[in-house]
Amino acid sequence: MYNWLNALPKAELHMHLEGSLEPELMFQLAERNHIKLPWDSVEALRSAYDFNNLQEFLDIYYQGANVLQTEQDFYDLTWAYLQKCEEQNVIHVEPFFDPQTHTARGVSMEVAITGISEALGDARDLLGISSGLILSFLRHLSEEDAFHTLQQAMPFRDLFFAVGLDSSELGHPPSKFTNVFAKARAEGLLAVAHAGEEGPPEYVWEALDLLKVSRIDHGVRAWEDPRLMARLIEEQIPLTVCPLSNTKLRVYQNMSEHPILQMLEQGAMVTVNSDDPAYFGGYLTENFQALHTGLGMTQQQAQRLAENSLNARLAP
Ligand code: ES4
Ligand code: ZN
Repeated sequence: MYNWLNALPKAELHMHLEGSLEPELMFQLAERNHIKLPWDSVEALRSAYDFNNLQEFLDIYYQGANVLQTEQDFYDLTWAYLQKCEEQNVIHVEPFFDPQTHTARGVSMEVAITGISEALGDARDLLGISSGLILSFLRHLSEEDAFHTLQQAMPFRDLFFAVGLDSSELGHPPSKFTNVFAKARAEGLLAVAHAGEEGPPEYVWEALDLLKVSRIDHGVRAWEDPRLMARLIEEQIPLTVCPLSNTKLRVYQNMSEHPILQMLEQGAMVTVNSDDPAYFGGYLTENFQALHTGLGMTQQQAQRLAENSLNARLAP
């Protein structure tokens, strides 16, 4: 089954480039940049990947991102991910990056966005992988900080096509970012947002009605609200679901509890994605495989999920 899933042509619509930083590359970049990591070895770092919730993961994820300093570092990070995509027949990607994670420690917007974009350009030319980059705001920071970030990114407007919203969800509803999303849309950018990962269905309503998103990242807690599910199905709003992320962060204790296949059978536009593949136990094919092993996903269902991912593309 793994080889069959691997060969399916797929798109990945929900992954954080900083979340594809494998421990080996993290240590390599730490050495290259003379940065001391709080872990002694690759093994010690890997054994810290035992999370009880989103925040426990984010604390480690932001620490790991400190090793990213130069344009070359961002290139190497992105290129390693794109080589994985080639191996797994991922033919289109719409990755996120978190500029505030870098600008807050003195690494410029230009360094991050240029290094990433060079790798995406090479993937198009050398691997035939198409892409569109999404600039994601950190929701635990203020809307003012997001405005400032958008302003810093405008000189590079042609290098990204959408804005997103990620980081700690509970206590930071989409409504906090209504104005900055309106500004981004006025600039011709599309909008997506993480909603309904740990947060309640109300956050998904807000992302749709206030942020006017074209896609919902995660959205699994919409399953608790039949009226919301009816709307998502009626309007065919894509949900970028991340199965291994949800079990690693204990949104579900076991894959057998995951609603993705029930959502699919109801007619929702659900897709499969890896979120933070270096931290959650695998890339795109591993996420499909986990649905087969843990939830009994059939080949026909896998084919529909892969087709959905290609149809839910937003990049021009
Ligand atoms: C994230 Cl899994 C997840 N949720 C919210 N924000 C994130 N940033 C990186 N991974
Ligand atoms: Zn995510």
